[in-house]
Amino acid sequence: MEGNSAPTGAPTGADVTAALREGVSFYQQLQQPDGHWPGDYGGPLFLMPGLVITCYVTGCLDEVLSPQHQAEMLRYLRNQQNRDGGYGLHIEGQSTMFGTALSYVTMRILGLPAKDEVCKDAQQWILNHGGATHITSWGKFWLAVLGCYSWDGMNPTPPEIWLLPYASWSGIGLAHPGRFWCHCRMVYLPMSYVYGARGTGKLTPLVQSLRKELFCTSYDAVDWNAARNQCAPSDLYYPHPKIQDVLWWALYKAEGLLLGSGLRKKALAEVMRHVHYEDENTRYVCIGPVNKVINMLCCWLEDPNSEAFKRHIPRLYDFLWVAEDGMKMQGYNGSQLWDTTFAVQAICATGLAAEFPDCLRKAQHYVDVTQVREDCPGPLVAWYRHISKGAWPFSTRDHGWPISDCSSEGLKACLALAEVKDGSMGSSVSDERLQDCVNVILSYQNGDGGWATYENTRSYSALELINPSETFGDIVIDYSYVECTSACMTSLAEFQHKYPDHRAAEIAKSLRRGQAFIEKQQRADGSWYGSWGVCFTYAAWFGCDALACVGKSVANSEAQLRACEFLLSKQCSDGGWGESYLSCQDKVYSQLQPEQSQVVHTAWAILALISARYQTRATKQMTAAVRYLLSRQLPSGDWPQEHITGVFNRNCMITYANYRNIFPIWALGRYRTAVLKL
Ligand code: LAN
Repeated sequence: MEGNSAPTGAPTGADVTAALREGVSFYQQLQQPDGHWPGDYGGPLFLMPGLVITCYVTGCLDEVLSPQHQAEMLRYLRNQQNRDGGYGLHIEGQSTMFGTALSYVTMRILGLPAKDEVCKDAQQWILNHGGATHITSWGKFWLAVLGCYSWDGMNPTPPEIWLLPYASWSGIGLAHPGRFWCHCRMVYLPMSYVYGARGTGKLTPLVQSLRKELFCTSYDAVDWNAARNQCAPSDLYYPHPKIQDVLWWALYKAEGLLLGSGLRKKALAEVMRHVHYEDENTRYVCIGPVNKVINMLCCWLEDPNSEAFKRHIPRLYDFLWVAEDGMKMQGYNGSQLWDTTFAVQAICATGLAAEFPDCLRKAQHYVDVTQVREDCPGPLVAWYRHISKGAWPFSTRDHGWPISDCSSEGLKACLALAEVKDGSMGSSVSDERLQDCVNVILSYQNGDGGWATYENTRSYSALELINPSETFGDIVIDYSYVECTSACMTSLAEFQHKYPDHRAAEIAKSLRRGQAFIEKQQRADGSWYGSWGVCFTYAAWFGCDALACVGKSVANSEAQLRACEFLLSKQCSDGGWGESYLSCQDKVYSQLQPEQSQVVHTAWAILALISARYQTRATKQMTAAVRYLLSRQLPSGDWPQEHITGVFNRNCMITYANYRNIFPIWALGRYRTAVLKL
């Protein structure tokens, strides 16, 4: 660390304790009566267009979105426009064709005239960058649904792939969509239905007008075959490998035979079975914001008067969020369970838990009622589903998809709550239910010793060669991740500590394999790449925690030492850490420019250093970091919302609004109990 702008002298125990009391007192006011903490989970800009286009095409726009909803959505789009007139993939990103063309049509559908300044600037951006044929594949899909892009301009997503054999010995089975990462699978599933059935809305005057507004040539003159592979450089994160050109060309030719055939009919019926299964088992919430609206569109295409279509409507609101910047569609139906388990662990880490019994009792209730108590209807293999009984989801019980690290954080929250000595705490989750969770966690471990997100890794990374999205990286299969692995390891270790006799040998073995995975993932410079938060700082916390839970500290582990030295080499002169989201896409540490520390990054770094027990070797740096967090606390007890901290698929950022409260509390809390020993 250089410079001396940070005030010197160690913060006293009284300072830290007072900051924590204020921090938790403020934060508990944001808690809902059911115990969860709501928060903005926006960020991506390609989601709301899917909702608005679906509502428009199915004719329910004004029924679903009140004038107030629509006005707030327009306000959001006005606020999120970049200076150059375009829209990014997410709120902090450079303009892309994907973001801009989809936001443009959304504003037009919501009633803005083409001559409105916002529209004019966006349209100019589109035309200056080659016109809407240069939009990414998912954008092509939405424009085709709306009717202002030809299906011939899209690389095929034939539903027939669902009829391929699944078994791996058949070779081709390794490429069966049932082996894809569930998010990729659940998006391409309904997409293949809409593509296979050529589901397009009515050619309204607005759509006719859009056909004139979006392209550099007249609509009739567009070379659709060439358009299939056009993609604006601003959007291209994962360029097509050559093999895709060959594959899509062959399928493009085959489409002439498949369209309208008996085989197509059979494939569409098979796809719809899976769409309904997903809808019913998520109570029409669906796994994510993309398949939510495409599934809804499928149900409408199948039968506009169907019960299924009607049931989708009330669950659209689960994805909407209104904030100071307007109304947005969130990246999920929220991050309720995830934030609640972190908040619990943070508050418990302060050593002041007994002062907040109501808050923790409510949080316990939320964790309790959100655990998934049964598997989805079987046979699970036929639906490509993993077990769920005992797992925790990311958001709500209704959503219900089990996730490895959410289960682990749920388990850790239960274990932490059980330690809170307060007579007023309600009954906690039973031992049997904790054991169910352990069962899920153990079942999730992959052959490489790591843990993936929702399922086991089911195929080879070579499948990534057929990732057609252009904008997203590493979406085709579910990979092992440092974060998921760490969460699973720490939860198993904590569970074992409290229940030493339950599946002891299996847990011990699992921890050894997990440790090997974590060590293997560490880079030569001591860092780990983070896939779900920004980025190396986020992963440092998980990496150090994982090693700590198997007894490793800087005193006995080279890996811990290197991790801490990496972190210290990134500390800013103000005592904090500030990493840019560019780290995620570039996979190289990127400092925010100008150097600007962030409370969340600073908190992650402190947590990592304390986990590795580095504090006594870096007292000065640790003190400066703690001072920084204290200095950033607002008079209300809140901390400021700074840059976006979440990410998915390397390239798209997502907001975790609760992190600005949770992590400073957690880091100061651990500092208070583990360093100041209060
Ligand atoms: C999430 C949200 C939670 C997140 C964590 C639990 C934090 C992580 O540790 C594991 C991965 C997971 C479950 C995750 C994966 C990707 C998601 C589902 C998201 C970031 C929320 C939105 C994103 C989803 C893919 C967005 C829709 C876009 C597509 C490309 C389909």
